[in-house]
Amino acid sequence: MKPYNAPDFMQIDSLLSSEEKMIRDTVRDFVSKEIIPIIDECFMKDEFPKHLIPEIAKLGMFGSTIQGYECAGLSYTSYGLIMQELERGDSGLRSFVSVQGALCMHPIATFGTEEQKKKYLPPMARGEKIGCFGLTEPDFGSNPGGMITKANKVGNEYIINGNKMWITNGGIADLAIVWAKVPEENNKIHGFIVDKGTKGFTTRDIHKKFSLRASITSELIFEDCKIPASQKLNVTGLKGPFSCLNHARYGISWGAVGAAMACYDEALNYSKTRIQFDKPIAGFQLVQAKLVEMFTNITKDQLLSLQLGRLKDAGQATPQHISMAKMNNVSNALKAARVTRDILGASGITHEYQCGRHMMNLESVNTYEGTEDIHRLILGEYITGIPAYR
Ligand code: TGC
Ligand code: FAD
Repeated sequence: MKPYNAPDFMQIDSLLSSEEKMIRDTVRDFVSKEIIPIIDECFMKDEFPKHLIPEIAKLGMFGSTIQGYECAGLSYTSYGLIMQELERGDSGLRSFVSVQGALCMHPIATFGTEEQKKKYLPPMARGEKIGCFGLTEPDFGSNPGGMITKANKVGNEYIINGNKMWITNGGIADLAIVWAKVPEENNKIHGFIVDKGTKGFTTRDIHKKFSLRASITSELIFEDCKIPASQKLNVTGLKGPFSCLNHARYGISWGAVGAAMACYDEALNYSKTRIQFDKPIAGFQLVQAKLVEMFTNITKDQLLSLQLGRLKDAGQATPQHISMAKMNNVSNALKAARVTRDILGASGITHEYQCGRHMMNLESVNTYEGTEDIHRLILGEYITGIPAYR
């Protein structure tokens, strides 16, 4: 495989600080050396590459925006660049890191007691404890407000009953952030930290996936699972899980650009060397049009993510800004993967090339953390003032 040549048409490097470039290049190097050589086999075997966890931790990627508790305390822009590079390798690896940081460490850091933070954040930063985030249920995906999982308050304990579905990292997690309704509080939604091994809490991995195969996806099952009230997070209502999703969706917007950049690099290299009708296919106008569209979208999406990162660092990013970037960048990445597959012809359907794996992965990325259409509706409500979800 040719060395990776990251497209940077609008000189976005010149807009990054030397620290941001150093972080980006460190992760880029890690992905080239440690992820790309092994990831396709993991994908084929339906296996998560667990052996990478210590190195990911050593590079400060877990909970990287959190201050203290052994976390790196990086800017959101740096975090975004990390996500971009990881997803160039594989969406499953980016998923793993974003669930650990944005969906598990973030709520503990934001809504946790000091005791919870001290107990969970340092081992999570070191990669010694892995988290998962249970919001979706078998019958409530886009509409998590309808969830039926309950946490009954009995004395100084909560008893959780219900199922969470499609949960990244579920089967390998040491703890789950679980969102449930508390009947004793008018069915208000609360978040709980449930440790692996707690009686009544089991998991079941979901196999036969054609997407995110190098990532663990599981069902979480709670049957009279009793936890002390000290495991409850201090936030009430859907704004709890949604505020975690803001961070994760932001990271996905960058990650998707990384996957698109990987596909574009592959399409360009292939088209310059594949000869048909006595010349490289890159010399045909129709192929050039496809490459130009990919190149233009990548450039626009890089700028969108960077500006979103700057807004987030300034505390000015809104959920609607994040929805636009997640919706647009993942949709464009998926198009880039499909077009790359097309440019590679029959070769594009084999594991010799990355585009098929990225294409399959991006189908999940387009669905999770709010489907493309849910983000379209969030923006529709923003511009018209009329919610159209129901
Ligand atoms: P709605 O009535 O609009 O809001 C309920 C409450 O939440 C507040 N809120 C937010 N707060 C912070 N950030 C946001 N982005 C927020 N969005 C809403 C809102 O202000 C309100 O607060 P309050 O105090 O008034 O109660 O909620 P709704 O039930 O009408 O739903 C709206 C809708 C459809 C947009 C929302 O439910 C939605 O986003 N659905 C998509 C579900 C989703 O994204 N699920 C993701 C599951 S986790 C996952 O996929 C992980 S994948 C991990 C990986 O591998 O990377
Ligand atoms: P549905 O909500 O049933 O949607 C099906 C279709 O209907 C979609 O096209 C959708 O856009 C459309 N639709 C729904 N409502 C409307 C509407 N009002 N208007 C127009 N169209 C609508 N969840 C977690 O909690 N934690 C995780 O770690 C996690 N990891 C995941 C990993 C993978 C690999 C996958 C695939 C999913 C994961 N999810 C996770 C679940 C994910 O968040 C949900 O799949 C997603 O929110 C969509 O829910 P659903 O699959 O039930 O689809």
